[in-house]
Amino acid sequence: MNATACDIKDRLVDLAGRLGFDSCRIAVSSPPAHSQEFGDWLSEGAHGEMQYMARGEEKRRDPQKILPGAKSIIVLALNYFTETEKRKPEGGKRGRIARYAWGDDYHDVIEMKLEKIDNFLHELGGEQKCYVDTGPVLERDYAAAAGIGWHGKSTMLIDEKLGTWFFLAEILTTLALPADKPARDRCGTCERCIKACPTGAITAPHKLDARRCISYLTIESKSSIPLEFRPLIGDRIFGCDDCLEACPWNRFAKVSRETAFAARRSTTAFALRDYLACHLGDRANCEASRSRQANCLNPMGAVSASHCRSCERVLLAKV
Ligand code: B12
Ligand code: SF4
Ligand code: SF4
Repeated sequence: MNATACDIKDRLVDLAGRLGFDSCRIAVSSPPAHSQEFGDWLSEGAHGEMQYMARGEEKRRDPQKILPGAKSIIVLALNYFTETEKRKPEGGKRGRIARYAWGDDYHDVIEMKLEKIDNFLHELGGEQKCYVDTGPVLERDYAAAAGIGWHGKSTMLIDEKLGTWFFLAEILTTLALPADKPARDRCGTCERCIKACPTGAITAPHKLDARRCISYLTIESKSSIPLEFRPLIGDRIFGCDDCLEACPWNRFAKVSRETAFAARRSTTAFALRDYLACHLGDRANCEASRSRQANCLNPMGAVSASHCRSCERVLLAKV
């Protein structure tokens, strides 16, 4: 590897740190290590109604199909851990929302940072494609290859300092940058996440059946929630953190430096009644709606008809 590539990498890591990322490492742009397992997951139908996972199969199996000539994949991690809100909502039952959705939408927060890195690499002659969550990239495979962390049995990617509470993002680039080494698997004999899952969605180590996962049932699925899962879902109305909270590596987690992820009052202190008000047409009295400028339970604040139907479905399953 020539000095220039090393120099670019040093400047890149420095820029990522200044933008607030907790980790920035490099993987080679080659097919992902668990391409076969991904194919099996789709064949078993474990993706349920998430048709976008099947549509993007070819690209997810080969980064050259996304960016021809891509040499490296820059993987970034951003901590979103925030303290638990102790306050209880006034006058009514509360619905639990997964921690990753307590603050501002992470897609927006991270995309702005990726754009700055893209500009920096562009000036050095690189062509890039930037992704956070929604792109056709098996993010955890590249994060593991780059040594951001290891594949936990819960399928979460784990960093020994951040635990499980971090987002991933990738930049595919035509620049050849020195690759980092993978991290050691530190799950050992632990199986706490598998035991903690209320619905048995982690069917074996590293295998998750999305159709059983509360995160999928309360966010992704647009169908009526099967009766068998309703009592197990309990008070969760958006996502689930049980397999994350069970993980012993989270004992080292520290509060994120990213203030955009600080919990909004509406996500921690609103009663179910406030959200339900939207769907009963009582928008004028819906505190959730007023505060978020959105007539939607979706804590990310997206206003769309499909999300409204999805909220209604989750709320009705609780009544
Ligand atoms: C679809 C999806 C979901 C689905 C399916 C989840 C799943 N496990 O597949 C649902 C809706 C259930 C979901 C839930 C959640 N998600 Co999600 N999701 C995704 C998405 C878009 C694709 C995941 C995917 O490719 N699944 C296909 C399967 C085959 O892959 P996988 O489960 O990730 O498995 C990998 C490893 O297990 C490994 N593997 C497979 N077999 C084997 C065998 C061995 C021996 C080993 C070592 C490894 C291994 O290879 C696979 C590919 O890398 C990614 C973003 C992205 N573009 O990658 C975010 C992503 C994975 N989600 C994320 C988050 C935060 C969540 C939730 C915590 C949200 C919540 N609180 O409700 C939960 C966590 C549930 C869980 N235990 O995974 C983060 C995870 C960050 C991290 N630190 O790992 C991601 C990366 C988004 C992001 N950009 O930050 N998610
Ligand atoms: S997010 Fe919840 S339901 Fe999904 S695998 Fe983890 S513990 Fe199970
Ligand atoms: S709970 Fe245990 S087995 Fe599960 S991911 Fe964490 S360390 Fe690994």
